[in-house]
Amino acid sequence: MTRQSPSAPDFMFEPEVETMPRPALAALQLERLRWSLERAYDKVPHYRKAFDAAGVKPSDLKSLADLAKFPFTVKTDLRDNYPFGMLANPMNEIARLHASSGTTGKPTVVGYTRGDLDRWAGLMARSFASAGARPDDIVHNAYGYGLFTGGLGAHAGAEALGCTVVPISGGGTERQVTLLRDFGAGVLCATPSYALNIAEVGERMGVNIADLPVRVGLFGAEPWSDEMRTALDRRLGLKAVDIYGLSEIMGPGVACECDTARNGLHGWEDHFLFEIIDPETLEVLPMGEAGELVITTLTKEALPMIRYRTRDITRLTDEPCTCGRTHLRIMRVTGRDDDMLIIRGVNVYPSQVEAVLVGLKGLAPHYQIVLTREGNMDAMTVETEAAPDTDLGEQALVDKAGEVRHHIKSIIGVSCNVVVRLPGELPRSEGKAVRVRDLRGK
Ligand code: DLL
Repeated sequence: MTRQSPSAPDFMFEPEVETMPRPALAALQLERLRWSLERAYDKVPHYRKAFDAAGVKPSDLKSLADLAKFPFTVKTDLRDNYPFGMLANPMNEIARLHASSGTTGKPTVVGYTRGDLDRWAGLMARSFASAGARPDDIVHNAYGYGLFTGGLGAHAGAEALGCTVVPISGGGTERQVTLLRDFGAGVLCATPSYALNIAEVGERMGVNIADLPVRVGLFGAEPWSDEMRTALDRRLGLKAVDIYGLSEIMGPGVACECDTARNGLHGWEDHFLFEIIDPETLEVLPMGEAGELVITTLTKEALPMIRYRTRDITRLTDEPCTCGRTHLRIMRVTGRDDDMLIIRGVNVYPSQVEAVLVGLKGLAPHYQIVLTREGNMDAMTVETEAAPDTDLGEQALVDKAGEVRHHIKSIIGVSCNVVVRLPGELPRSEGKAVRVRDLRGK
C-alpha cells in the first residue's frame, strides 16, 4: 500500500490510484472486468446458467460498454442459492461469512477470501483517509459488530490506516458518551441516526459532544439528508461525512465522500464498476441521470457480483472534484426504490420528510412515518418530536403540527397527518433507524 506522496492534493492513502487519469482507470477496469466475468462463469453455476440463457460469454466483452449485454443479478438470486451457492471458492478458502437479516425470508449470506478481506480493509482505509481520518487518530467505532458488515468492516479499515480502534459496537449509549469523552477519539463511526442519539444522551449527561476532540463523523448504512448533516455537524461539532456500501458488494467502503467537497461519494472504481439504470426499462442511463445504482465487482474472489441491482436510487457524476480524485461520484443515495412510499399518487421518500423536519425550528430531528388505510386510500402520519427547549403546551404542539403539515404539503406535495410528540417519546436508533411503520392490512 502506498503512503502519501508530496504531490498529493491532500492527505491521500493511495494518491496514484485515487487520481488516476480516466484512460488508465478505464483500461484497468476492462482488464479486471474480464477476469471477474470469467471467474463468475467458470466457478458459479448460477452465472453460467444466466449468461448462457442471455446468449453471452465472458469473451464477448470487448469494451466496458459491452457489460450492458450481461444479465443483472438480484437479491433473490442470493436467496435462491442460500446459503453458499453463489460462492466461487470452496469453504476451506473462505475466511469469513457475513449475513444481513432482511425483512422477509432467508438471510442474504456473503463470503470473503483472505484476499477479499485485505482488499476490503484497504478500501475502508482509503475511505477513512478520504473522510479526513489520519493514522494517529483514535477511531470510536459504534457500528454494530457481528453479522452486520459495519462493525468489522470499519474496524479493519481503521487498523489498516494505522489508527487506534475503540471497538465499542452499537448500544450502551451512556458508555459511548463516557468513552468518547475519556479517550478523546478524533473519529466517530455510527449510523447518522445513532450519532444523533449519542449527542442527545450526552446532553442529558451534561457532556456536550461538540466540546470533545471528535472532528470527523463517518456516517452511513442508512439514507440521510443534507439537513441532517447540518444538524450533526453542529450538535456533534464535527464534519459529518457520508459513507456507502452494501454487504452483497463488500460492506462499507464501496464509496465515500471526501472531506474537501462533501458533495457526492467517490465510488472506488478500481474495484467496482458503477452503472445507473432505469428500473422500469432496465436501460443504462447516461451519466448524470437519476435511476437505480447497479454495481459489478472487479476484484472480489469469493462472491463475484455481476450487474447487481442495489435498488438504491441516486445519480452519478464524473465532473472533476475539488479534492483531485478522479473516481466518479455517487450523489447522495436518497432512498431505495422499495422504501419509496406512494401516498395519494405522490412518490415520497422518508429522507424527503426528514429534510423538511430537520429544517424547521422547534423540532427534534426524530421521526417515524406511520402508514394506515383510510377507506380505500393510504394515509400517512408523520410523528415527530418537539425540541426540549420549546413550548411543550398542548396548543403549542398542535400549532407546530399544523406548521409541519403545511411545509410537507408545500415542499413534497403530499397531504398527511402530523403528530408532534413530547421530547423522548419516539424510539431511538442504535443502528439503522426504522423510519416507516406500516400498519396497512393489520
Ligand atoms: O449498511 C454497509 C454499511 C455499513 C455502509 C456502515 C455504510 C456504513 P447493508 O446492511 O447490506 O450494508 O445495507 C446496505 O443500506 O443498499 C442502502 O440502501 C443503505 N445504505 C448504506 N449506506 C448508505 C448511505 C451496510 N450512505 C443498504 N446512504 C444499501 C444511504 C445507505 N443509504
